[in-house]
Amino acid sequence: MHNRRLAAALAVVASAALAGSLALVRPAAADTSLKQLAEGKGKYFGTALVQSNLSNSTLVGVATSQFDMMTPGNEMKWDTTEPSNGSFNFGPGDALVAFAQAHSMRVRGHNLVWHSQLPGWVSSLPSNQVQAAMETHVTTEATHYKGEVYSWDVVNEPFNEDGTLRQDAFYNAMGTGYIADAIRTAHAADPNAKLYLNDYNIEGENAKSNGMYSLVQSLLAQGVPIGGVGLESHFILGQVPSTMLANMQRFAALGLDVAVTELDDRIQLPASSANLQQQATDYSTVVSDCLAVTRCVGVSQWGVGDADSWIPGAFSGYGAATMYDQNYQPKPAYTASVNALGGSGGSSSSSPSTPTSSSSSSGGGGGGAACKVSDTVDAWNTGLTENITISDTGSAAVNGWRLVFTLAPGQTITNGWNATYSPSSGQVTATNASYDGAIAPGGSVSIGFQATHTGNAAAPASFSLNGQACSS
Ligand code: 9MR
Repeated sequence: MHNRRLAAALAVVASAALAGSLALVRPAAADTSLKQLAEGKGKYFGTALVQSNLSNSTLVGVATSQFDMMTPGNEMKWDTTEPSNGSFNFGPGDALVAFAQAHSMRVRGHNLVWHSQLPGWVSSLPSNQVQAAMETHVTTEATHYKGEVYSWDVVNEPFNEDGTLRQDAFYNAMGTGYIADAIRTAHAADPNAKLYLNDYNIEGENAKSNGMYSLVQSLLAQGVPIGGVGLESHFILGQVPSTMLANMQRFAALGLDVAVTELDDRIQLPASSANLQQQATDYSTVVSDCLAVTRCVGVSQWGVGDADSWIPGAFSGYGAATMYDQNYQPKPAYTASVNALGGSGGSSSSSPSTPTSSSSSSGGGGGGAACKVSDTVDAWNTGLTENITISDTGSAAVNGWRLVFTLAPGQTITNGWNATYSPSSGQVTATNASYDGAIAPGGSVSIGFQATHTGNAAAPASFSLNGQACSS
């Protein structure tokens, strides 16, 4: 504890010194940043940091001006925190927590139980000793960070691609029940932390996310205090699943938080400007999806910029996966994220220069859009037909859109045209069909649906297109 306070004090001094030197070379923060815009929507925008990042003043300038949530990239993992049985090391994690606190960033604890970055002594234990070792590890670490982390990834990446549980040291020793045990143990140590299961390739609806969904249902039925599901979101360019929004909604409908925890979008190098525009579209889609789900608490990118990304080391020939280039200049994905959050796509406060692509603010190919929606409802005693016209009133083309609106209570969509509608009642997202995703400036598309109602045939009060409110 004393060490942690000391580390905290040192980190505050160090970061104050960095901030001081930054002020000499950089303009004051603009009034638009990812974090300010996200906070305006009740969400956070985060990044992962590793301890060595704290000595890079350019990186720190971007991190502290743009992000209000921090996930330690490696420093809270088992191989760092308990490298040998019963011997704990929280120094690196404490330094990151102190940095986050000094800059008003929340912290996602990452992670307590994971098959990877697991010291050899755990996998070598006789199976009848694994449970005690896991519980001791979880209790000690979650107690150490009690009150300092907003959430924990209690179990990280427990699934195989087919939706079955990975047969790691924990599963082999304890069976499926290790997950409930780890969550209960973490809850006993830090009752206020939101406790997550976190995994990759569960962003869309597929076998793996179905496995997660079934597990979470069963945990809830057993009264296990799970609070959220983390969708890592390590995407390949152009492959954000079209079912991501519906997938987040189904987890949220169970009463859980969802979060985009490790966003990046890898490009086969060299990245062309068309690739960067597609990446902008991908980021915009992810941010818009999170905004469309009340229980989506925030989006975090894995690393600040391309220079910090794990991608080139893990996927040969790929890179350029983040919103900032090798020199921490914002890329079109940054501008598209700002636009999706309702901002105006200016340059980053951490960067005096304009974005790397002059066309990056042009809606980012599907970014937040200036729009007008008109709708008409023709109702009869138990049903209605609604026709909606979406107009692009901005100067940039819309390239891929999602229209979000809330149906009056009792209304249920039975069939629709020129878009897909999900879910069929409550807050609905209409996603463009393959043939009407592009709306030119001044152009419009018409969509519509039929619904049943129970007496209230009112039209939705408002519409938003790609996260941006439309005029009527
Ligand atoms: O960013 C982390 C990298 O430095 C490590 O080498 C790697 C080892 O697996 O883990 C990275 O972070 C991972 C995260 O903890 C869990 N999801 C996947 C991330 C990328 O591998």
